[in-house]
Amino acid sequence: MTTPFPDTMDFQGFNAPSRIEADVYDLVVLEGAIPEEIKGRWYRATPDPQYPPSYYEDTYLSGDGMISMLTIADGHVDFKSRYVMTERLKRERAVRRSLHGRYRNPYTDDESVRLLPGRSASNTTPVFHAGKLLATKEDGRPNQLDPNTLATLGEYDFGGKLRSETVTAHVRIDHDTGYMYLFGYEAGGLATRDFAYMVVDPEGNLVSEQWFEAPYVGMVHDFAVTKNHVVFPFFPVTADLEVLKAGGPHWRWNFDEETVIGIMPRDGTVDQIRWFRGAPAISFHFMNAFDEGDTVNIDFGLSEMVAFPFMQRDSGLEPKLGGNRSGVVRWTFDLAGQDNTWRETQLAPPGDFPRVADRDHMKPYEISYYQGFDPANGPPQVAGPVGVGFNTLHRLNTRTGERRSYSPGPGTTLQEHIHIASRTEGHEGYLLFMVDIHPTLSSEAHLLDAEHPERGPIARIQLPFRQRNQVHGSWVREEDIPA
Ligand code: V55
Ligand code: FE
Repeated sequence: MTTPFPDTMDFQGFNAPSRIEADVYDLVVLEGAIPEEIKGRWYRATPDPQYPPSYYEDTYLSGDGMISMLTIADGHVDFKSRYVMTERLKRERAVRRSLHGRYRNPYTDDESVRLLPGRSASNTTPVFHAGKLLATKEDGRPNQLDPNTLATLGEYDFGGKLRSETVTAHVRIDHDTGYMYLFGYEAGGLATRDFAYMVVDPEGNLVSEQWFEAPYVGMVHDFAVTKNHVVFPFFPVTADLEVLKAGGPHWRWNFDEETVIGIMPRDGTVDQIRWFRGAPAISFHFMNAFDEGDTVNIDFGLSEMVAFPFMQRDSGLEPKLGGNRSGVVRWTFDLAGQDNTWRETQLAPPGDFPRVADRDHMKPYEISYYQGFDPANGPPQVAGPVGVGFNTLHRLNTRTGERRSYSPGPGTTLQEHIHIASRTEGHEGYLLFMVDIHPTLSSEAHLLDAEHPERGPIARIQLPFRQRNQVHGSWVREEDIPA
């Protein structure tokens, strides 16, 4: 027997745990048709707690990793979902209750498991590189999955080469060269300033791992890479070991710190990092980054305050459902100049889940896709870890500022979209995402022509049960998957 989940935003309504491992052959296509050229797998990572948390105020972000896979071929879609069988989940299933306490604080765990390795829920991004599928979360090492069966193969350390105890959920892959760039923060242990920067070659070999000391123990959720540089962003949400030992939160907004950005040549050494400083702010995801002459440019959704209500509460602030959003901006760093700060340009209204086509990554580009909340498209609805979900998807031309937008209408929210490249020259590809239908607590996937989201779905796919909000997803072409 297990007990009910907490009566909080993170565990009720659209956010109620699902815990369903399923195989569904041939989903119903409600409307339209899926183009024949789309052949591949849409992997999605969703936190989905197996047991009610021992800490009642726990966050959505702590949930056990559930990976789903939608296989698309010949106009058909098959569905599979499986838990990532982490050490954490195996330990809890063995005693049939939650053993792990507060978000990223092992000192709050049951004594039987306190400070054991394998605490990560591997619930954030399915990363596919060099034929391997990894379930990642920034607080630990990835778990490797079979890309066909989704069976968990165990923790992945690049054949014993990895030293960092953590690996980001936001790796960056150079799609022209096949190299993967990644990092780990708190690399030497809980609340340490050890920061690791790693490079993996196209065959999947870890070819470089360099450590440096971070300016402070900040939450580095994502980073940015250009053809020539790597950008490490530190935003003032910080951790403190003494607070953790006393059972406190991992993250609190730190009113004494500012934003610190480190930039180094991507094939260089960490002693070449140049540091830039500016006003406190935060971002979770970078849209794209590129070099132009002696400048490095990073585009992203900037906020003046962390969006997660639980982190606001832990920081002594009044939680705001839906976060605090300021705008999509470009920061330009002049590497030829002497200034230790950046120039900010406004690009578009606020939002998150920024994405560009793989072919545009790390280079000067025009087209991006991101999401925002537009009250004209319906009242706020709670879905996902931030509270109020997004209801509008934008195709943004970053050069002209033109936006083409799609909303499924009142009573719905959108989950993160993926971009699927077309196999036809000159075709902009497709956008695919789950739509949360609040009145019926059900789900559909909508497929759009990326060039014209405003025209609405070219196909609507019915999911046979509610799909909890994906944190991140990825698209893998069928020919890249090992048999
Ligand atoms: C995020 C998600 C996480 C996490 C930290 O989307 C940040 C941001 C699903 O877990 O642990
Ligand atoms: Fe993320």
